[in-house]
Amino acid sequence: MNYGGGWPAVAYTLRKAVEAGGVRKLWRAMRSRNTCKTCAVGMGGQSGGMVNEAGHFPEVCKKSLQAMVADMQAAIPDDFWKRHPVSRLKSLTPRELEQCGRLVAPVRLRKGANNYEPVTWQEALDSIADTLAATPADESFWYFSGRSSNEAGFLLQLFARLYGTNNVNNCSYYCHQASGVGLSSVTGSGTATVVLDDLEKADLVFLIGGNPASNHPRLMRSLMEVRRRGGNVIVVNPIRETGLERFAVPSDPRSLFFGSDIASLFVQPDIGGDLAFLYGVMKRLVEIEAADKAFLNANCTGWEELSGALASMSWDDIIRRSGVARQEIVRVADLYASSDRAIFAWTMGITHHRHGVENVQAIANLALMRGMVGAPGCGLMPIRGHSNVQGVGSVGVTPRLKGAILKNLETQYGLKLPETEGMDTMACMEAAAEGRLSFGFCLGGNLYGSNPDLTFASRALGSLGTMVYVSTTLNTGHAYGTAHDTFILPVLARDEEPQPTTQESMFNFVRMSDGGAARLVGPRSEVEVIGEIASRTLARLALQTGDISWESLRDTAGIRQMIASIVPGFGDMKDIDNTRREFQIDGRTFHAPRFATTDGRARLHVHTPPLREIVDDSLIRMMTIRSEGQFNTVVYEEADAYRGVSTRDVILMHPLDLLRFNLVDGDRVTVRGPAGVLKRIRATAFDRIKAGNAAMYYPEANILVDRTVDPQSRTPAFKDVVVSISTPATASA
Ligand SMILES: Nc1nc2c(c(=O)[nH]1)N[C@H]1C(S)=C(S)[C@@H](COP(=O)(O)OP(=O)(O)OC[C@H]3O[C@@H](n4cnc5c(=O)[nH]c(N)nc54)[C@H](O)[C@@H]3O)O[C@H]1N2
Ligand SMILES: Nc1nc2c(c(=O)[nH]1)N[C@H]1C(S)=C(S)[C@@H](COP(=O)(O)OP(=O)(O)OC[C@H]3O[C@@H](n4cnc5c(=O)[nH]c(N)nc54)[C@H](O)[C@@H]3O)O[C@H]1N2
Ligand SMILES: [Mo]
Repeated sequence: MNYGGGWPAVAYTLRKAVEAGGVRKLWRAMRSRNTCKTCAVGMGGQSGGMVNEAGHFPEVCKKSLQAMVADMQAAIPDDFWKRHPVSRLKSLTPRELEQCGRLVAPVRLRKGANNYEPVTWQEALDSIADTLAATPADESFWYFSGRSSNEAGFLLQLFARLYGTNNVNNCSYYCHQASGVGLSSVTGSGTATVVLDDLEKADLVFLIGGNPASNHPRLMRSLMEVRRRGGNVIVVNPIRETGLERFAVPSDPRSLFFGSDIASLFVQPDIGGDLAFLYGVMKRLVEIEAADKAFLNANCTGWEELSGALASMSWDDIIRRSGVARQEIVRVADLYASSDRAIFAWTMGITHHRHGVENVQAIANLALMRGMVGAPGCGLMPIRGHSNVQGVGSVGVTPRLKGAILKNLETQYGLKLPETEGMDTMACMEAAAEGRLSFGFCLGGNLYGSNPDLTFASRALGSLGTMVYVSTTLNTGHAYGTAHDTFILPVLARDEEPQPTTQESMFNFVRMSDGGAARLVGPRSEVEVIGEIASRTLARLALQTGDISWESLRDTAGIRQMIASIVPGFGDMKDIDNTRREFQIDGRTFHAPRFATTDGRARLHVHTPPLREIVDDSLIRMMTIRSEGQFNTVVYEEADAYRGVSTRDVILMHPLDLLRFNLVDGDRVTVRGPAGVLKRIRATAFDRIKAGNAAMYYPEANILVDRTVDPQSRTPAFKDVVVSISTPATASA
């Protein structure tokens, strides 16, 4: 069977169960009432594990099993640290690091030492508080990954502000920030305009720049159902991803045995050619008089400018800049013109570009042109990454606090909080490299490994006086992202927390996790660790904390009360501890064309699609992508079964490009990017990619990627890296 999902996924589940100590044990863990740990499609919570927002069960995916099994590992023994100097940790692969086991003791890498050494919680917490008390607040930064709870996220950002800095940011700045900025500039709200139920009603789904077959497998059921209802799925991607053509949904018997069609139409633009392609579809809609002028005039601003721009754009230019033929654009426009309810979904292929925000705005233009935002069954749907990345953003993990949250905090609690802009993630890394920061704190994630320009990232973090990592397992950041003094504090995973926590899905649905028994002795809850550091530091500095009862925030229920009264749309959180009722956040999904902008109208935007040609023949445009067998910087499997590739040290190229570079499949080449070089990379024939484009795996390829960011969202252009390819022969010639 050469399509995605299916029996291989089922077999994998059983193999993982054995690793976890038995099918029953893994099943119980997967069914506990906790939100799924991996992506933000959102599962579990109070309905029990593997149940989605529409009540479908069982919704399993490979990476959620991987994550669970990783958390079910044994502890890293104390003598591990003696046997593993940092130089040895550096030689381990991301998977080997993850498989060292669970972190259970706080460890410290002192200035000049070669090894981390276990320290007591008391020593770790006191030293961190001492350092903070001696550091000017704006010399610190606070990075959050998206796996932590709303409660931990809220508490830590609140502490950072009380401490005195707005250098607060989350992994979204390397992920979906362009979606947030783009959507806010259109509808006044930075998240999806739809709920899962809308997806179940749509008759057309655009899937642009994403590979949910491997990264959001649970969405595949919804896409399969669109097709079963007679609807269409249009995929826009430079790679014809196997699982997006046909997929076997493991929880659906018919699909499991026979497979299901996913894409009705597969459009292959050049990398970054989406903007021109979208303008092509818009132009064609005008030509066939399919634009809904009544909707545009009644509910949008900017139609005159946009229609003017469309009229003056030439087809030649659109075709050249997109890499898509005119007939194909016509077919897409025809399908769209005949749809009654279309949903536009996108992922990193859209946001990881220097014109990421423009991409998102153009998708919104296309949707608005047919009145497909602000009615049931249609709308805009960024497919989020981490399971609670949207939640931590909602509860205040942003550089400058959103106006309403800041005002509520100040008026309800008598606080005076910093009003500086605060720095985004890349700005913090650059400030660290320039010696302008001295203290870093990472609540989860792998800030080093997720960065572009790894050489720079290591140098930046290495310039800090102190770095504190709050983590569950080891990753490359603990080896390469060390400062003069480095701490790793071990924490409990979501399903081991002593108290309930909450998470928010990409559909703006807030779930509650019950937590559960700790699997190991040693790790503490994130909220406890943050609370301890905060109370010690605030006491040392004798800082005023207004009317906040720091005591009540030891309890996640107390934090929820505060979130309920501070964060717009979270009012229903007030009763959640009594009712256990999970809820939809108010004011974000639009089922009528009245938007959250000041005048209630949606805004259209006009852009100039970028040129894609590369003049120099020795260069090719390369995107960095994931395989199914990894979760971000943690690589579980070498092979990429979906793409039929057995190792990760490859550059995937179309056979025509291999010819152009005078290569044969499997040749070892040197790949030079703007930030670094990788040697002995296998040039690999891959006819599913559009000729003229190449792909390599993240995070290994991050050594090549430079720090170019989208000026509007500050998201790195991870998908648009121009590289040169040479062989020893060409290099010496
Ligand atoms: N198994 C697994 N699941 C995951 C993750 C994981 O690492 N592993 N990570 C999670 C996270 S944090 C995130 S953000 C999501 C990421 O999910 P995705 O965005 O789906 O992942 P990527 O592999 O980064 O990129 C996806 C696709 O973008 C396409 N692409 C690249 N450049 C372009 C372009 O210019 N235009 C278009 N149209 N397409 C392009 C690539 O061909 C690829 O198919 O997945 C989440 N889920
Ligand atoms: N070249 C390139 N670079 C990219 C991307 C790309 O497509 N190409 N994608 C970008 C994207 S979309 C993202 S989101 C970032 C990823 O950025 P991050 O979120 O920073 O990185 P992860 O690899 O997801 O972090 C994994 C680590 O989180 C820790 N962890 C796991 N669970 C928990 C928990 O419950 N609590 C705590 N405290 N820690 C936990 C573990 O120690 C694990 O090693 O990378 C970005 N970088
Ligand atoms: Mo992400």
